[in-house]
Amino acid sequence: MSKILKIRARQVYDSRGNPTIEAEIYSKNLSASAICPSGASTGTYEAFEKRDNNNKKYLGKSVLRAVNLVNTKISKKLIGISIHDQTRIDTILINLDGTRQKISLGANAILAVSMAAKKLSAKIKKTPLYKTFLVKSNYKLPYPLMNIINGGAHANNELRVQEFMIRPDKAKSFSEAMRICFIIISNLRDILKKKGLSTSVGDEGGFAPMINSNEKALDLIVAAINKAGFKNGKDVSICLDVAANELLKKNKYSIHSKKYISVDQSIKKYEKIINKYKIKSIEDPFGENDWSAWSKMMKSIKNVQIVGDDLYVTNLERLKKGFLNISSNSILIKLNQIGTVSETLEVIKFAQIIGYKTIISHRSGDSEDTFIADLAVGTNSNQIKTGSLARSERVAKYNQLLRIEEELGKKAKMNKIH
Ligand code: 2PG
Ligand code: MG
Repeated sequence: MSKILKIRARQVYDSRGNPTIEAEIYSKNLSASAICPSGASTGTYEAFEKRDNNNKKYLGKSVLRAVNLVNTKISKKLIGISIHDQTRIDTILINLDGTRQKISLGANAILAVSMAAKKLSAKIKKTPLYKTFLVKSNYKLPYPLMNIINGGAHANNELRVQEFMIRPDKAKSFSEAMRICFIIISNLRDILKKKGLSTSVGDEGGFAPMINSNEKALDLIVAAINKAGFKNGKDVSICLDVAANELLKKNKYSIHSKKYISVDQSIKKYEKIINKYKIKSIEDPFGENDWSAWSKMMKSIKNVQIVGDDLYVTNLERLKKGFLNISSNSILIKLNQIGTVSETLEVIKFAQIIGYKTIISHRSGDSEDTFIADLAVGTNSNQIKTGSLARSERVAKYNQLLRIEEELGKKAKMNKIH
C-alpha cells in the first residue's frame, strides 16, 4: 500500500496574477502537485474560495490561511491513508470541512489536495492520468470550444457576451481541430489589424477589441471563418458563453444591448442571432435562479446546445433540479465549483446517464496545471473549454491533449458532438 507521507501547500500565482494555492503530496519517494484555478464570473452556489480578506498586504486576496489549513489540519488527517483511495481521501476532506459549500477549509484548499492525490496515485501506478478516471478503453478526444473574442467580466471592452467561441465540428482528429482554430484565429488577427482594432487579448486569451456590440463581434468571427476558407455552421460552429448572471437586473436582461428587456424578448433576440450566425451552443443564457427562463429557452430553441454553468455549478443537487425542470441539455464541469475530484466525477456520471453533454472547463484565472485535459479524455466528455491559442495557461491544456492524442496513436478518435 502506498500511504500518504507528507502534504505541503504553498501560495503561488494564477494567470491573472492573483494568489492561489498549490498542494504537493508525497508517497514512496514520489510527489505530485496541483494548483487550484479561480473564476471571475462565479455562481452564487459555487463552493467557497477561501481568501484572507483582511490581509491588506495582499489586498485581501492571499490564500495563506488555506495554505496553513492544508499544512496542519488536512495533512494531519490524511497522512497514512492510501494514495490510491481517492473516494476515502475526498470523503475525509468533505467531512473534515463539514459544511455544504466547503466554507471552513475552503474549496481551494480541498481541491488542490484532491487533485494532487489523484495525480500522485497515477504517477505511482505509472499510468497516464487520463486512464485513471471513468473510461477504461476507447478513449475519445474532446472538441475544443475555443474562445476567440473575450467580453463581459473577462475583458475591459463593452461586449455584453463574455465568451465568443468557435468549435471545429468537422475536424476528424484533435490535431486537425487545433489547426482549424489556429488558421481562423490568425485570420481574425489580420482582420482586426486591418480595421485598426486592438489584437491584445483578454483573460482567456481571446482577442478583446474595443467594440460594443455582440453582432459586431459575431460579424468579425464569420469574416475570419470565411477568410480561412471554412463554412460557418458546417465546418465550424460559433458558440457563446453569455454568463447572464452578470447581465440581470430585476428579472430583466441586458444581453443583446445595454437596454434591459424581458426573458421573452431576450429569447426572440437569441433566435435572431442563432439563425443569422448559425450559433450552435449557448452557455448560461439566463441567470442562476431563473429556472423558468431556462425551460422557456429549451422549449423555444431547438438544435442548439444549451449549457448550464453558473446554473449547476457542478453540483449534483442542482443538476437534478435542472433535469426535472428541463433547463438545458449540457453541463459545464469545473472542479473548483464543487471542490473534490470524486464529487466532480459523480456529477459527470449522472449527467451522462441523463443524456447531457459534458464540457470540461478551465477558469478565467488558471495556471500551468493541465489536469482538466486528462479529465476530459478520461470521462469521455464531448468538449473542452480552455481558452484561446494564446497565454500558456490555456495553450498548456491543448498541448496536453495533443500529447494524449499522440500516445493513443491510431486508437485516438474524436468524441461525438451530435
Ligand atoms: C465561465 C468561466 C470560464 P469564470 O464563465 O465559463 O470561462 O469563467 O472562470 O470567470 O467563471
Ligand atoms: Mg460560463
